[in-house]
Amino acid sequence: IPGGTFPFNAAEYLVGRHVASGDGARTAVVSNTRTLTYSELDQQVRTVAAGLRALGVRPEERVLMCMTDEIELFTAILAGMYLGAVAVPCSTMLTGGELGRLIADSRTRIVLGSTEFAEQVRAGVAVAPDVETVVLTDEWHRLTGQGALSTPYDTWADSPALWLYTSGTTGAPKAAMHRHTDIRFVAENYAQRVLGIRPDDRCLSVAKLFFAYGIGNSMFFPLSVGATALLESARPTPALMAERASTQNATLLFGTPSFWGPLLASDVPGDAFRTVRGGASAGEALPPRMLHGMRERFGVEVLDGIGSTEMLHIFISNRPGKARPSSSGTPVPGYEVEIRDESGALIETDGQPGELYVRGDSAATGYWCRAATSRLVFLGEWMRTGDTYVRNADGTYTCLGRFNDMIKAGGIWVTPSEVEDRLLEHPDVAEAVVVGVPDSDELDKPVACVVPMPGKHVDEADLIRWCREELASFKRPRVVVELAELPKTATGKIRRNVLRDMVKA
Ligand code: 3SK
Repeated sequence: IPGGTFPFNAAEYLVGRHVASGDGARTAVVSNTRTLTYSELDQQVRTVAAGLRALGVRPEERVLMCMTDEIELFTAILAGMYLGAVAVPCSTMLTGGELGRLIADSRTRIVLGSTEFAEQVRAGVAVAPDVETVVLTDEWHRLTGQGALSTPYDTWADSPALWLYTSGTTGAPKAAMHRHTDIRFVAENYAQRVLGIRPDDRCLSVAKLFFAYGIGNSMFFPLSVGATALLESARPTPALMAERASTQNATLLFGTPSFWGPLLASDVPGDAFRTVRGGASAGEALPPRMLHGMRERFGVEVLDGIGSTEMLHIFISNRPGKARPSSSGTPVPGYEVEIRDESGALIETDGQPGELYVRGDSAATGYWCRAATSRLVFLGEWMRTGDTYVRNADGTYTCLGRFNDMIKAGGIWVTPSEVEDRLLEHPDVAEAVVVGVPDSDELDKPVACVVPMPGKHVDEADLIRWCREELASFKRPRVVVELAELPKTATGKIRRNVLRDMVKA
């Protein structure tokens, strides 16, 4: 076997293994419309795998999905892996043009879409010449009429399984490539050894399956122990998630600060999460106000952690019973972290900030067709996170922000230049810079600083609408500030830190 790797198929590990060991009757997944046992899920995975193969999908070939969190997406991801193909679940929040760039970049020939996103999918496919087949959920019979495969493709642990697009630390969306073994690694180290996930758990996640955070929470973690995934296809409002948690007896709740904040501001009753025995948070640092609020109001201890799409999931986390405010916690078993200065030298002194580096066996093998960026981010076994961190005297780590100018809004990366380019297309805009500015909960939001054309003024609502027409909603500036001029260095570079401070004040 090449490279000393060993046979391993993540779909078999997550599903077939439980059927083989006699647990086929356990509930695997509950969506808004259906419930499947492990045996039923296994049958559907093998059926869709046969359908994909009949459409000509070959091992190691990409199958891109723009789909809502429902049984079809859940099954299609697993079926792709079962077949030895590479599942590429993509954001359903993208415009057709944005999606098209991902489809073209991935060179996928097969696109699967939820019918409700048919317009985006069609617009995306129109600019992606490699696409041969599109299957929408209202024609799912095309994938289910070809019998069922009886054995998984004999993938190795190192075989590619999953690509996740991220704007990450360096700008344009790029696919982080993950192996079959990465999936087991995050499930066994974070979910099992840190969260203590058990077969009787029922996992509910605010993050959707197309996010690394979401696919771990809603698929890899519960299925790794024979537990139950609760899928929610709609936008995860506080009222909806509270209702889902209480009617479905959720026991583990995965959220982000942009969910906990509105939840705490809502009138959701204090007993709504009575069945929840633990919460996890990622995406952005958890403000202490939210940690305390969740414990006091809902009785849920939320464990803050930091992860990344490149590492597939959380690699520093707080521990049950010991959640510490203003801290991401300590490294998850299987990971090592270091704080380094700008030259890459190790900083050993507690309290001295630097860039966080991490190593662990769930690291992506690189970014698809982005050799230069991969070389900057993946340095041998180490990965540069792009986050500024300090180690505290008690051995925990605290996030101080980003090492560069990327903005993480609501847990999703926003590339300022993408929004700036759109603003600059507006006839009234002379100059535009977008910076992340903390709101009252200390969560970064994109703020546009605009110098208008001579004789013009900024119309905030108009500019936000202008951005919204061409960009996903999460990228839109939340505030537009009019300035007479932008602070610049002698060589004409924008002084973003100065701008950030000006806008904050
Ligand atoms: O943003 C995070 O902290 C995160 C956590 C888990 C998986 C993926 C990501 C980006």
